[in-house]
Amino acid sequence: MKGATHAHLSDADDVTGVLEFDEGPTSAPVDAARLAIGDAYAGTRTFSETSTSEESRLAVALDGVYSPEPEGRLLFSPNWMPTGWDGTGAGWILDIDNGLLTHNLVLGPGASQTTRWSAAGHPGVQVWVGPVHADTEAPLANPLVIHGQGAVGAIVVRQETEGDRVVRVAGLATASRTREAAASAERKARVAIGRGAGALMAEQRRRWSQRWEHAQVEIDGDPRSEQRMRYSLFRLLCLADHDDELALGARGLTGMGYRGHVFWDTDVFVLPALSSFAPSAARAMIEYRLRRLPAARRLAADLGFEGARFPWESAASGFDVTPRSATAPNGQTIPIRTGELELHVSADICWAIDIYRCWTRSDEVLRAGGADLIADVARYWATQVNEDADGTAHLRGVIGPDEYHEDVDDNAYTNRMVAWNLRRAAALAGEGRLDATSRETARWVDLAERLANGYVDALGRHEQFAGFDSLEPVLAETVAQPPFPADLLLGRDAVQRSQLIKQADVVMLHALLPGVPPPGSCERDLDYYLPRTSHGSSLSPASHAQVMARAGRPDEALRWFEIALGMDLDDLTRTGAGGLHYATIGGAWQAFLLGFVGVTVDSNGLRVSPNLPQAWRRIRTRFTYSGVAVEIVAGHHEVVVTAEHPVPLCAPGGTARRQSRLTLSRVGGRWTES
Ligand code: IFM
Repeated sequence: MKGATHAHLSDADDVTGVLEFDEGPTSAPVDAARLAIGDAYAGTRTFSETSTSEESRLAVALDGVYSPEPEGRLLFSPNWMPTGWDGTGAGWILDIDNGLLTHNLVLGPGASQTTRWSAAGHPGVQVWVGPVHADTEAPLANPLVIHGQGAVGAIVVRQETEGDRVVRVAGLATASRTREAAASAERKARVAIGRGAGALMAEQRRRWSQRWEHAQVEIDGDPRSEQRMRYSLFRLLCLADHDDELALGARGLTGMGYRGHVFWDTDVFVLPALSSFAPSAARAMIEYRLRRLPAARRLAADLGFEGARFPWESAASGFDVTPRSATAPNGQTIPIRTGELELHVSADICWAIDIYRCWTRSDEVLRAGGADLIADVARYWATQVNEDADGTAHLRGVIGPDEYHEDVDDNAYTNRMVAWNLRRAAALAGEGRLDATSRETARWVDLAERLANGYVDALGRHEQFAGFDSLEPVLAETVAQPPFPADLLLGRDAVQRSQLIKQADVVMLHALLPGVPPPGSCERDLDYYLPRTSHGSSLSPASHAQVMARAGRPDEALRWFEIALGMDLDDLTRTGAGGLHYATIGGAWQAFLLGFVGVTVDSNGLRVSPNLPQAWRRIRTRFTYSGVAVEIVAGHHEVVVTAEHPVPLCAPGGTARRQSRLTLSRVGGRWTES
């Protein structure tokens, strides 16, 4: 494995750095996304130089450049790469070790190759190198300016002939004003073309080798999962090196799905993953939310609440951009109620800030506005929660993560997240890290105590929402093999009357708040809800893999992990043309690191308690904790944690000590320090 400083765990060294893709008309729309190139600033969907399709015309997206109408969609701009050549594509080779995508082509009588990449170290610069060809002569008009809502994008293309090849570069930039965006794009393109293809490629290899130093995965015994996990990591590493604000939509910059809008996918699935190896990108995602706190305050006030409420779908302004209806395949208009009722995103954002703090062990984010955000969201909950005469508190008329059931009362996930949010805000105030009056904090803690949490003592598990257990008991496997969209197969009304759920819901609270629900409830919730889950949302399989592995069921977890890893590569949900599923990508890394490797970070330090499937002999992983590179090598009986500098580490149930090496052995099913 290139870029690693150690020997590979197994003999089959370096087999997982290259992925090959056959090519054909049916795979082309999916390849556009799964082979897209880009970084956190700009993306270009991948099309063959021989493509003549309509889709290949609009290929470029710039972070934060949304159309001006109220429900703004991410704007896609003209493709700057050559298309329309005479010839046939003969397959793609994605070199994830070096971030290079090579295309085999047959042009006339001869074979040919082109290579494209997003230039690491040059944010917003992309490169294409190919043979001299009649159609390589006409780049776009320079600069191409895209006017978005509050942001302007610009694309400048430069091209040189170097011997028998053509080098084309695109400088892609955004700014608040046209002149600045155009000047920045021009500068990027000029600098890149001035370096020449050879130097750019050498720099690409060097930078990617450094990127892989921050995040690595090796799975001895399962090269397929290793390769696929590395593909997901590659996708996340493409977002590294960001220092402004990052609005990562559900499909990133790789497709038009969900209009490029930002959901909880970003905060709960991607951000924790990036916190563990690219904290500056995670911080940029938080910055996106911090800058939209004024809009969240407006949203709360407009609805008659105090504090701040974040919208379910967010774009440039931070106001709610959730569409109010959609058209079903049969032409029927379907109301979309998530914008009005899916409230948990506000608590999710607070949780994301807290988890980022745990990974970085720094309060900078609180001082930079995070504390105000958490306080204002607590204030919002304190006015949104309904209090009954009997002293109980409730959240009525919501949608939880399971979007098949709308307008429900006391969704266990939402309520537990809200209670966590209220308590965390009060605790931070108690530590002097957040401004709130003692009256406010006393009320927050009191409300958190009184808020229904869905836990049913007699059953030892949660009821997903009030009345869920009385719905028609339908099990997913009696309908189809998961993952499947139950609402499309059975109809919305039938699904709403049943216990079929779309995605991890109660299971999500065990993923985000391990140790908060009563002991034993995680296993019972898994046993109850998994058979009822259709995994109709791509977010679901990875979350199940994580929770199941942590619950000590890694062999079962492996099935869901493999499904998550195949989501984009195998286009399992047939939605791949709309872009990569970033929540699945981030969720897969969390399933690996937090589930199978069993890493937990909290205010005490980093704990590790591996749960490897039988099929895995050993794993090795690298990540960053508290700014320090950490490596874990784990087998079924021994685990060694090595940190470049001392950091707080501990065995399960132990007390963290600052150290740079921790060795654990498994004795009688328990991990203890050796
Ligand atoms: O955020 C998700 C949601 O949980 C399920 N529907 C799709 C959204 C975007 O990925």
